[in-house]
Amino acid sequence: GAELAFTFQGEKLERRVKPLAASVGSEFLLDCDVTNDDQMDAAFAALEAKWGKIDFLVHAIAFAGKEQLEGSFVDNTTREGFKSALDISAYSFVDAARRASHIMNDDGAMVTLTYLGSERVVPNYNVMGVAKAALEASMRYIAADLGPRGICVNAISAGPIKTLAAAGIGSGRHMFRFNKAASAMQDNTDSKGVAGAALYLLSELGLSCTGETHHVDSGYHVVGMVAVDEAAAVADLLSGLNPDDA
Ligand code: 0WE
Repeated sequence: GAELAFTFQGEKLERRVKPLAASVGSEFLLDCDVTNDDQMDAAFAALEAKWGKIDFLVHAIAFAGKEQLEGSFVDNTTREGFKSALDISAYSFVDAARRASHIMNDDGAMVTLTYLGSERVVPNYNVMGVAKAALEASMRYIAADLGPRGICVNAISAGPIKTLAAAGIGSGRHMFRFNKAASAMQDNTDSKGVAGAALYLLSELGLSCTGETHHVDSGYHVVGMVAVDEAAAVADLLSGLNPDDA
């Protein structure tokens, strides 16, 4: 029943966001590059002009240069790559949360999306893991700042999902196979579960829950060793014994 607005960065992404927005009855789209203060000013001014107040914010953006997302973290992470990944993927939430808080009703809510690479080493995730760690820490500080107004601020740590953000990742197919084999539920993450968690955290259902990094990953994050009946499959996967799976 909520009225929704969506932001996109540039024409190329507008083409993808428009039909998704339309599918939930929204034609309110705003061009907004989070590294551009003027565009952030304009986007939030447009929201205030249209609605006056808002009830929730969803932050679901990240970016690191492609060359930062492969190989050795210590060798490949440049100052510029680090800065832009942290700016786009972590600071953007601080900036959007501040702006949103100024037009948000008390008892509102905010959700951001994160990934396990912030807590554990995931090959090739590299500087994005550092950015997600900063994002999660920022989320906790924002939760404390806005808590007295009844505004809940949380992160959803989703397992890998086949989206545009996961496309073009070198080890992609292995990642999905490995996560399926090694998770508690022995399944990949269904985006419906992520949506359900967001609905909970953004609604009255999520009352009193704030500052939390909530994992929606088929229980991958709680497993210390792969289930015995999956161990052979994982060993095959890792040793490349199954060329068909590559
Ligand atoms: O947060 C992410 C990925 C976000 C992302 C994706 C790209 C692809 C295109 C950030 N920057 C870029 N830059 C590009 O040029 N995920 C949680 C998905 C993801 O990405 C990985 C993963 C997983 C999972 C990269 C390496 C290893 C695992």
